[in-house]
Amino acid sequence: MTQLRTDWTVEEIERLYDLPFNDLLFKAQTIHRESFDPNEVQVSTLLSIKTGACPEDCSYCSQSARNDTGLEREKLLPLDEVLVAANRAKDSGATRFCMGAAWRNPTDKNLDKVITMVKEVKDLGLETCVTLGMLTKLQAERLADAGLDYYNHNLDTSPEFYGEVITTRSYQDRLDTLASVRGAGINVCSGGILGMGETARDRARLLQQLANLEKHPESVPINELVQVKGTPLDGTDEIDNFDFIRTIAVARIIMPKSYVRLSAGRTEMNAEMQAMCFFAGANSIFYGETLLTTDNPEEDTDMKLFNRLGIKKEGYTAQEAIA
Ligand code: SAM
Ligand code: DTB
Ligand code: SF4
Repeated sequence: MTQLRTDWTVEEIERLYDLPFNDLLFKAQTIHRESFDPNEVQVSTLLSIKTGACPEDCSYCSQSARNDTGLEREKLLPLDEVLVAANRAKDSGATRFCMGAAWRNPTDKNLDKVITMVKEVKDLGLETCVTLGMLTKLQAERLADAGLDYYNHNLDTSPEFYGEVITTRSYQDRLDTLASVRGAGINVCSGGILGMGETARDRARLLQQLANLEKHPESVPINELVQVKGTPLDGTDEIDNFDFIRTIAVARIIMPKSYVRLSAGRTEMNAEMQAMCFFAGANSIFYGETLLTTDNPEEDTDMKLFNRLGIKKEGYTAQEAIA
């Protein structure tokens, strides 16, 4: 059995990344099969519960107040609208509902409202995830008490490249929030974005940070940058598809029991590219026609792809998956 390690060196990770492609994929798929059904993919649906006007300066993001992206700002959604979306996600076959807010951090008053949302979405029989920015220990504990299943908080890139992408908070701020979430007993969802102009070493360093956390994140979203007009990163050279697949494979190898999510960027990927990502060990996706503010493949397109590949949605029988 594969041992869970939290002491990876960057050189070890780079050696994996640089393996001949077929050797890397064979290794990743072999490890994948030790812990997971290779023909099952977990599906989560996203909803932006508070959109735009974010004070942070993330240079990839449509929602930063500093980026003139033409996005209409919205206040925190009322509970009934959230529940309509959650019910729809459940009917479509999602098992987890992820609510995202464009905040640097939640105020305690806003957190009260999110806590009500978490409880009510959970009552529908869905797993819950929220991504609200930085949290204090106390806020994380309050979310844990509400029964929150996952907190998403991405490291985004390597510590070295981070300052090129975001200046309004530090890498250590991100690590501190992850520690609060872990300390409160909430499952950790943390990953990053590829295609922001980072080097292969930056990708290795990101994966090293994630794998060397006290405990591996239960969920590791790997996003491909969605280029948004009006953001500083619009027009960045795209990452080579094989480098993207390699990163997924290395994440699978070094975090063998984590769900690796093929996250943003799938509208730009053809069926074969996504199939290679699943072969490399990705076993989760965002399902539903929008991510937070940008497009995601239509549900029907994803179901056709799953059927062509003989993939089932996790938590559903083959019969239900085909319906
Ligand atoms: N404001 C909170 C935060 O930053 O933690 C939560 C919401 S934020 C939109 C969640 C994550 O979405 C970011 O950490 C980033 O990794 C990802 N993301 C945002 N914009 C993206 C884009 N254009 N392409 C790919 N991923 C993106
Ligand atoms: C994650 O890693 N990716 C999701 C989720 N966590 C919150 C967000 C992707 C956002 C893509 C850009 C947008 O739709 O605004
Ligand atoms: Fe704000 Fe999150 Fe977007 Fe950064 S990624 S600008 S923190 S919404």
